[in-house]
Amino acid sequence: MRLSLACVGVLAMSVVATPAEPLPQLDKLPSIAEFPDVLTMRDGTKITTKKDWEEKRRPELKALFEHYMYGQFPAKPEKVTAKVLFEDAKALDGKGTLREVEITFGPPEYPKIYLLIAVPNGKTPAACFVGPNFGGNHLLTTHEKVRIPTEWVPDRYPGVVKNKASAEGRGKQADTWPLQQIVEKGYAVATFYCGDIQPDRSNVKEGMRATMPLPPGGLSGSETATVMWWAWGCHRAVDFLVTDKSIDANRLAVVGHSRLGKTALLAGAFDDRFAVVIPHQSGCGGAGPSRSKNAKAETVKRITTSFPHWFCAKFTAFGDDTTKLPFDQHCLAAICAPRPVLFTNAEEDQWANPGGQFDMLTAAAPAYKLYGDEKPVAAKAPETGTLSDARLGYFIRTGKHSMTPDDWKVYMQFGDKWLK
Ligand code: GTR
Repeated sequence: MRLSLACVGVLAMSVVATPAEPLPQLDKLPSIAEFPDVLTMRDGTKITTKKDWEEKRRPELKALFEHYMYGQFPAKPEKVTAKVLFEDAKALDGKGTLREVEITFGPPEYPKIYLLIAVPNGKTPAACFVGPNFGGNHLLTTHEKVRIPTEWVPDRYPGVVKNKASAEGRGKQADTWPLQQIVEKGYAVATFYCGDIQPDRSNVKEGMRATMPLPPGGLSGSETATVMWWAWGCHRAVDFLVTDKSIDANRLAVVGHSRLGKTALLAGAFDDRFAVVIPHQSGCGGAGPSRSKNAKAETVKRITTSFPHWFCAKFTAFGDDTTKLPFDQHCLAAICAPRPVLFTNAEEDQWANPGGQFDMLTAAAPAYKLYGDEKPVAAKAPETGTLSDARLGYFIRTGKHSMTPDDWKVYMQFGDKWLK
């Protein structure tokens, strides 16, 4: 076992986009029945150039998403350090090297991220899929050195008793992040337990949320919410990965399923170190429209009632009138332009609104066209089981809400086009 302590970077504080004028309260926002035009500024100015997109509209959209939906994009920590906890060069049937790295940032009481990394032997530096997982790294492999989370874990995951993970869970969800299948295809993969950064419950002062001082003027309603913290955690994983010689820093894809798919899309939109963005079955609050026309899909009202902590407090009020939103989720995809984005879905998972997600890609396309891609999205959603690998890619399979080895084949097929 090799133990090393490396400083992976001293980072400047990020500049948080502050709009020139305070953004209006919901009742002062105009009602917009259809998806707001991605290239029209709030003041009505039409964007026609890449320069104006990057300097005006994209920052405006980011500020709007922070203010009304996900909460403030937190500053980068000044310093991020990493310690290799174990390394096994003969893991995954000898096909890969498996490591776990403890990533530390901020004062000692801050949470840490435990990043599990699998790299294909003899094929480095490799492109890498990066993202959070639901219940702990130990669920993804039987390897005995992999750490068991000590944070709160939902009881529904294997081996969890009274919200404590245990060795009983080892390898029980290996299909969701199939490490060996991924390294055999020549890709690396890096994942961490989302609860390392922010446990998925609302009422306890813990995780990164507990580190935030109460603002002097009281709560604004735009405090950093859980999905934003998870996305921020993905960025901290990248802080380390870009220093790792076995990973190609220019070929990182962010991936996540469901609530963590919402996270993947947000993480990709707010950090262009991700070359490719893959939110899987992310639905409402992710790749699915808030102005949904699918009666079977989750609504803003429903999601903000069931999971208020995923979003900032201001978002809840839009549940009663989504036409007041100054954006829809196509704008989040558009922020990623010109980087490839893939929305993946399942037919029986109407809750995640597969059809609405394709509409979001179509509505995001004008931003991609500014970069010279004349056909960034397919004219219509592809047949079930067929990948559309356009820059705004789309895939739908048969079956249910889940993340499976077959889904990973599709992510890698998309990667073969855009990460080579
Ligand atoms: C559901 C929620 C969805 C989705 C899903 C998940 O209960 O309504 O938005 O995020 O959970 O994360 O599995």
